[in-house]
Amino acid sequence: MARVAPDEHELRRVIDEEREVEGLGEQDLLELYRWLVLLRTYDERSLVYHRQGRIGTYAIFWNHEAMQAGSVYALEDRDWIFPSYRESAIGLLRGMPASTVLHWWRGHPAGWWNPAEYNVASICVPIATHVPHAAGLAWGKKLRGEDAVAIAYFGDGATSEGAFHEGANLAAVMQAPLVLFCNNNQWAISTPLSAQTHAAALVDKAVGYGMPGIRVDGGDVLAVYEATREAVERARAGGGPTFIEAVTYRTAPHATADDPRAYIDMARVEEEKRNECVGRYERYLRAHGLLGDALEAEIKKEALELMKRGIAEAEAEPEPDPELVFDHAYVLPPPNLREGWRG
Ligand SMILES: Cc1ncc(C[n+]2csc(CCOP(=O)(O)OP(=O)(O)O)c2C)c(N)n1
Ligand SMILES: [Mg+2]
Repeated sequence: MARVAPDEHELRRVIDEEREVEGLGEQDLLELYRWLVLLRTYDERSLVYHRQGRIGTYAIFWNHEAMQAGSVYALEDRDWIFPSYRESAIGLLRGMPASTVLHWWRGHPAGWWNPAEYNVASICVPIATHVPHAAGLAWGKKLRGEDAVAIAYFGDGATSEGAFHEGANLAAVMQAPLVLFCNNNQWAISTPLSAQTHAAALVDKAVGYGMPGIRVDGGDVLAVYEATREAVERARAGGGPTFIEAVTYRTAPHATADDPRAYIDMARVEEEKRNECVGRYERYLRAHGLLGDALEAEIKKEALELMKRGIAEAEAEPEPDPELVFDHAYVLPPPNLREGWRG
């Protein structure tokens, strides 16, 4: 049953405990690093592209990369990913072109991919509405006798939504092969965790649904991998859903339209930045003799090139027809649209 951890010291950790994760070889450790760098580069470049007016409002995921890379690494390609806006670029880890995700942030229809092509559902902006979708897909896989698992990503704020409750409860009752992955970055825009829940820890919610819960250090890519692998193995073996609470701290604004200086504790932000997840893993790899300057530079260059190609491809795409917005909205357009909405 749920592992209830009253404070951060009881988070599952690997890097700080200087443990090794069974089953991860040197190639895996470096591949995980490539994934972290790819996500970090995507995120940092996106912020620049936003400031240059090349993409629209953007939900920054700086220091969330370990949660995304570590958990996806525990999946098989046949497993389904249900991202929120915070995991917008998670498809890159499944071979999706960077231009596709950049199209999405440019509001271009080419940013909506066929989910079955990557087993990655569309990016979900309404909070928690994808949790029941993921539960339904996972249950469907079980009914069909397929051994695929689904993972749904959502934030601390999402745990206050009805859709989260409905999805989690259904998944538990049906013993659907689902991983409920909560990125607890302790903020829902300007609402702190303390105003979100009276529970001592979000992982406590697992008990109420009758499912196991794991609380993990969200900045530790290896601990996230280990925790998710456990959940995925249980789900695949018929053991039903698991709730994972990955604890981190949002060091960036909620999105490019937000100025957190009005509400956040900047001293805490600075402290968290010093232990951000990519640097922490770099130090681990260096200490184990797996990463040196040349390899680090090569991996970072590769990711940067990918982003440069991605934005060039996105900008080369012809503008969509604005009328597309209305194509699937009305059977009979109202008179003002019929007469030409452009005025
Ligand atoms: C149903 C719904 N209500 C409100 C919003 C506005 N909104 C966008 S992001 C957000 C905060 C969500 O916080 P959390 O679930 O912790 O995720 P995080 O952004 O921290 O990753 C809110 C309330 C929304 N997108 N959908
Ligand atoms: Mg949050």
